[in-house]
Amino acid sequence: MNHPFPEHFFWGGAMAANQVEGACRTGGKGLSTSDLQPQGIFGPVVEPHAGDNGIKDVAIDFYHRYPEDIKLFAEMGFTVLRTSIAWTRIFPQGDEETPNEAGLAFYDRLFDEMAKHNIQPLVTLSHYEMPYGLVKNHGGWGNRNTIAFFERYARTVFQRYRDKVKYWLTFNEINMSLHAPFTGLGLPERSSRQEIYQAIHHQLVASARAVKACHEIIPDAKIGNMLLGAMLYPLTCKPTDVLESLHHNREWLFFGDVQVRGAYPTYMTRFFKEQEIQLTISGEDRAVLKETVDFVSFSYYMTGCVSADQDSVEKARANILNMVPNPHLASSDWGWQIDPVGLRLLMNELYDRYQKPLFIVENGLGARDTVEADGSINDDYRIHYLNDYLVQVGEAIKDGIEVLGYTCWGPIDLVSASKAEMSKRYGFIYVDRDDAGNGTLERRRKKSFHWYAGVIKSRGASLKTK
Ligand code: BGP
Repeated sequence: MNHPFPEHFFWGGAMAANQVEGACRTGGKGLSTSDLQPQGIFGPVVEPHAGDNGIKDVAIDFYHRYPEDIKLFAEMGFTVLRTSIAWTRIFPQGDEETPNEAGLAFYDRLFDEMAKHNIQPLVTLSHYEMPYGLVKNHGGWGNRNTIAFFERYARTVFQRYRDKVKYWLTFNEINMSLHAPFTGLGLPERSSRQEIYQAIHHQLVASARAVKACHEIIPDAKIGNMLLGAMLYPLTCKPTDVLESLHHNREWLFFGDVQVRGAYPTYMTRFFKEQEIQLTISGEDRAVLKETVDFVSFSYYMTGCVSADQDSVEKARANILNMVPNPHLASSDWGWQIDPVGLRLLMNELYDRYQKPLFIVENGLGARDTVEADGSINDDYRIHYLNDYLVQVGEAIKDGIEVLGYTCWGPIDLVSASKAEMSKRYGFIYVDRDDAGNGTLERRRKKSFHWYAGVIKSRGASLKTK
C-alpha cells in the first residue's frame, strides 16, 4: 500500500487490567465489579467465595509475566500499549482516604518496563470495573459521591505517574452502560432509564473532572474519551429507517457530544421529555462539563442495521447490541459483522462532528485458533481481517483525518469481556490456557505476530489493498 501513516503514528495493542492481570487478591487489591462477573459483562453478578472468580483469577497472569510480554510487544515494534489501571489496586474499597502503596508500585514497575522498550503507555482509568465497595456501600454511579471518589483516584494516579504516562483515557466504552448497567455503572441490571441516565450524568461529570485534573497535573499529557463506535445503518433507504438510524446513533454519540463539545446536546431535551427522565444537573456540573477531551478514542468491531419496522427488529435478537444483521456482510464466529469500510465511515463521522484527533484503541477479530502438531498457529484469517481494517485506516488518513494511532484489541490472547472465555482469541501471541483454566500459560508467536511486525516496520507499506 502506498502508505499514508505518519511517522509518529502510534502502533500497538490494547488490553484491560481485569482481562489480563489475574492476581485478583495480590498486593492488597480489593474486589472489583469485574470480579463479580465470572461469566462476563452480560453474565450474572455473583459474590465470589474467597479466591474464586472464575478464569479471571489468573487470567493470563500478566501481573507476574509482564516483562516477558512487553518484550514480545517490543519485538513486534510496538510504540504504544494501551492498558488500564485496576482502580481496586489503588483504592481497594474505593472510599479510602489514602491509596494502597503496593498497587501504585505495581504500575510503576509496569510503566518502567514499557519505558525500557520505548513503548508509550496509553492508560484507561476505568475499563469495565470499579471497586465493589463503592457499589455495595454507596450505590455505584447512582450516588453522586462516587464522582469525588473517582476524582481522588484519578488525581492520585496522575500525580504518581505524571512523568511516565502522557496519554490517558477516562471510561472505557462509556456508552456501554446503556446495555450493561452493572458493568458500566455498578447499578442493578433492572435499573430504570431514569436511574441509568442519572448515573451516566455522574460519570460524565467525573470524566470531565478527570480531564481537568489531568490538564492541571500533567500539562503536557493528552486525555481522551472512549466510545464504543457502534455505527448503525438504516436497513433500507425508507426515510423512516434513516430517521431510526439517526436516533440510534445519537444514543451513543450523545456521550461523545457531552465529552467533546462540553454540554448536553439539544436533541436530548426531547428524548428525556418523552422518556419522562428528569435529571438533577447542578450549575457546577454544567461548568465542569466544559472541560473537554483532547482527542476522541473508540473501539470498532462491527456495524449493524436498524429499522423502523418492528418485525425486522424482532427477528434480530442474536447480536449483543440488538442490531439487525446487515444482509451484505459476513460475520465472525461470534456473530460480529465484518465491515472494514464501516471503520472509514465511522472515522469520517467522528472527525466531521468533533474536529479532534482520533485514536483507534480497539479493533480485532475474536477467533478460535488451532495449534498445529509442530506448534505453529497459522492465523491467516486474522491477518486478512486486520489487513483490510488497516487499509481503511489508511484511506481515512488520506481523507484528511488526524489519527494518533491504532491499538488492536488483545495483542496477546486474553479473557474475553462478553463471555469470559479464553477460546475467543484476538492475539498475535498465543497463550496456553483454555476456558476451564487448564494450560501452562506459555506464550507462543502466531503467524500474525510476524505479519504485524512487518506492517509496523514498513509503516503500513506491506498492507495489501487487494
Ligand atoms: C470491548 C471491550 C474489551 C474487549 C472487546 C472484545 O467491548 O472494551 O474489553 O474485550 O470489546 O470483546 P470480547 O472480549 O467480548 O470479544
